[in-house]
Amino acid sequence: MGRKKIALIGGGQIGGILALLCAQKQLGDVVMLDIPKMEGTVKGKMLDITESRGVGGYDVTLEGTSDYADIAGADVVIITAGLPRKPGMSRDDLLDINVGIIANVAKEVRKNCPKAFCVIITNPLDSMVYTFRKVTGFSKNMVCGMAGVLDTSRFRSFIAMELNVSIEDVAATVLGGHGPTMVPLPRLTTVGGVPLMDLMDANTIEAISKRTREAGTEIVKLLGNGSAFFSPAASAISMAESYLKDRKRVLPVAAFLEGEYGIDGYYLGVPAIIGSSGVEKILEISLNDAEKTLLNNSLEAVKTAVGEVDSRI
Ligand code: A3D
Repeated sequence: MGRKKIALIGGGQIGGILALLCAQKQLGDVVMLDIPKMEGTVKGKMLDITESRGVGGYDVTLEGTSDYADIAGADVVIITAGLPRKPGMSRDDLLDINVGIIANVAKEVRKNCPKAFCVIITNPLDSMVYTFRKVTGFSKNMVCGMAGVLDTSRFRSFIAMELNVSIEDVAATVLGGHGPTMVPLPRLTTVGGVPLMDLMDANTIEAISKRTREAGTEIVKLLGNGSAFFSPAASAISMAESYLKDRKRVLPVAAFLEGEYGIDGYYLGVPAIIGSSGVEKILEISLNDAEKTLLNNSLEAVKTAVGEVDSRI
């Protein structure tokens, strides 16, 4: 059996880290695709990582291209094609330009790798993953969006920093759309089995939840040009790895809901099992009334963005 093949559509900031992590974890051979104008850049990035194999010892190949024929038969496709935010922009400000890019990418992926597990990262996330699935017509288990893994990683990181405990022992989840309406769930967060609410006062929890909701914007401001890229790449790789190795990890992902959480026909962040069949199962949490209200607010924001894309694709 040959090695797995991973196609990265978009070879910018996140794409570069995705490629490095694929190589370091030996997930498979990597093909990075970008627009023709960027072909030299992606060829250069892939050659650069290839030349680090002598130090890292990874037995994979890496190739840069602008020709979709080169991604044929990919097992996993991770999509970052599109524009990132600049300071002062919301994720929804990217919708106009990114919807056309994602619709075009979707047509090419449908043609060249119809069996791939597809992870979308491009913002605004929930409406871009919706666009991708609508254009490809792929089954819902093979198309998901990366957002919840990152939002949850941010939430867990802030809790570990505040309590001065190992990140490994903080278990949490963040539901909803990838934007200011996302829903961290402190009630269900535990630290080594101890409820977070027994360890932290309500004001501190609220401050950490707020920082989580605004974490992407905090980074955009600090960077001054572009958005977070290390943590989004690491998050998407955990999803790809769970699929490729059939790990069946429970990860918060943007999954297509058909009745779960009382929601039908939208992508929204929920915990799901990721294994060799893709999004194998969505896990439903019994939410209290306040949490349900927050999730519905988040859905409303996603519906507005999806309404925008539905009229264009
Ligand atoms: P950037 O470094 O600009 O890379 C994007 C790449 O896409 C560039 O190299 C472009 O040339 C390329 N591209 C543009 N159009 C096409 C096309 N039609 N086909 C192929 N490639 C194309 O951005 P980035 O890597 O920092 O971010 C990529 C996307 O991820 C942006 O939309 C961000 O907003 C988004 N993002 C999402 C999260 C989530 O948590 C969901 C986090 C961070 C960034």
